Amino acid sequence: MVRDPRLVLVLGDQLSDDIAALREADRDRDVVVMAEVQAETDYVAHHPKKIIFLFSAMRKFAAHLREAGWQVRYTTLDDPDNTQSIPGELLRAADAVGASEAIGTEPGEFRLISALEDGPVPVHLFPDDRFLCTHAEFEAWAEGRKELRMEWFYRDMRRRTGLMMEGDKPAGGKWNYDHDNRKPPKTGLDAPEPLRFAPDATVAAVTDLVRVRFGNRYGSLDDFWFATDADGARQALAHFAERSLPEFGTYQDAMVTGAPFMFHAILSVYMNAGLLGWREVCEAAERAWKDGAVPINAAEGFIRQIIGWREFIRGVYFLQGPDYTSRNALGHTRDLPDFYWSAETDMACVAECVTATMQEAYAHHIQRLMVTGNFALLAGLDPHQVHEWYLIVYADAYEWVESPNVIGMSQFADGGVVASKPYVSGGNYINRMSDYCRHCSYAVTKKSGADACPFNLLYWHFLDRHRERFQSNTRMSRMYASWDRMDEGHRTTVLAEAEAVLAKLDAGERV
Ligand code: FAD
Ligand code: DLZ
Ligand code: SF4
Repeated sequence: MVRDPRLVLVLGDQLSDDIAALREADRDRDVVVMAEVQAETDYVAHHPKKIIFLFSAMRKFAAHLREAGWQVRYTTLDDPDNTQSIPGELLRAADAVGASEAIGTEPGEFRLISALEDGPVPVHLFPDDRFLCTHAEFEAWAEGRKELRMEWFYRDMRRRTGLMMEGDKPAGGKWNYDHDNRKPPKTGLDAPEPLRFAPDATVAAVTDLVRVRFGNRYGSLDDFWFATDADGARQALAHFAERSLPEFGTYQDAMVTGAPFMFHAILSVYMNAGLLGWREVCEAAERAWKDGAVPINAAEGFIRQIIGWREFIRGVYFLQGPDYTSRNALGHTRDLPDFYWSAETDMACVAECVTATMQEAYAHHIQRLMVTGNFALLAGLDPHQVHEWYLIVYADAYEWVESPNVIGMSQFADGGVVASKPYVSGGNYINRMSDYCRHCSYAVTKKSGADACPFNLLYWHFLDRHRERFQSNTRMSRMYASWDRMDEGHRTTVLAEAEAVLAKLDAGERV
């Protein structure tokens, strides 16, 4: 008996040939549905470059599927009949092709999972098996543990994948080579540029659309250079493995003015949209190490980010559930200052990271964690506003990966699920790992006074206001001991000056 066609939903971040829904579908009968819709472009005001990337990659993936023999119904954003939501487009497609059901792959966000479950067309969602660890496996791993620590999880993933393993032992005898990593940048350090792709006709057409519809949003549309298909993403991976990977570990935390990419991969944007898989990325790094082209600390450190951090973070998102993004364990309520959008601040480190983010829709991990994230935590910004900012501004941001990094790792708003202690530091850390302080109107060496670095003042304010929660944390007690040893007059001055900085933030004055 010939059955009705089914719809096969492919979302903008599911652009992989081996995505579960396509594997389950019948190429001769089923109809792939892809749609550019306002519900997705507007649930937060995504950076225009993220939309250019995603729409271009979606259009090319649709063309690629057609070439491979699939029937594809693709709705562009400016189609007058577009209902502007994914469930709406499924319904329109169901009416048009005579389908009564759809299949799809689990979205990376609870919001969209609910929208599909409650939508007018019944959708059967298959697990997204582009990841190494299933939800059930992560739950089983987490079950009964007092603390979830990435390092233990990572070792299991190394054993499971066999990546950089010699039998059941880690290559070189150690699981983790971070001891050799994270050096400060030396003067004149020259990092390679990422592989850039000139816009083709598809990118140009999407850029025109995005300019008209989203041109007035935060973020620059100019000089778009991301790859927008799997071939380009693979070239970017090869370029990274050859040029940047050798120094990746050594300078993983280094920050240099005017050099936003350093030795980082710039691959999350491709991996998260489905253009690259974890295995091919990790195998490229492992191969480079086996060939003697990169040192063990670089290859291990890089592979750990992917089969360790990336998988762990995703596990946490699905384990913690839909209320995760509204957690606020530290009770922080301050509004996000305007300089997160304008870069108009005298703090050179923040200005540099926000400016690069506006231009590139990218900042590397330490810029996200120890500059913009650190400031937000020290200043007591509302974690939900901080979460939305990160979801908007980065081209690689989807809730499954962004929120545990922000709510958990960066803002400690989950009360310690992701991080065992808050990632806070004064200006010293930023000064050690960057050249930012040399260009700053604040003095990083000053602990108090008119031009004292705001990170220095707010650091002690943070510790003081959260003493009850953190004093007994063994990894923080040394800091409390230092604070308590300081002269009382100095402590009073620091707290009063920190309050003055916070009052300026509240009044919208320049900091
Ligand atoms: P590299 O530094 O070269 O690392 C290689 C790869 O490792 C990345 O491509 C990525 O796939 C993976 N990786 C490394 N660290 C993490 C991590 N903590 N979580 C998940 N994957 C990781 N990553 C996102 O993909 N999307 C986000 O929205 C996002 N938001 C973040 C917000 C904050 C506050 C912080 C501290 C980190 C965030 N990260 C996010 C993690 C990390 O910063 C980015 O994955 C990384 O900067 C991407 O750039 P890259 O490809 O050059 O990575
Ligand atoms: C991020 C995004 C944007 C901006 N636009 C679309 C879109 O128009 N159509 C689509 O299918 N997907 C889009 N996406 C990706 C989804 O928001 C993403 O699938 C969910 O956030 C789950 O990760
Ligand atoms: Fe940032 Fe302080 Fe250094 Fe200025 S002095 S760049 S505010 S850490």
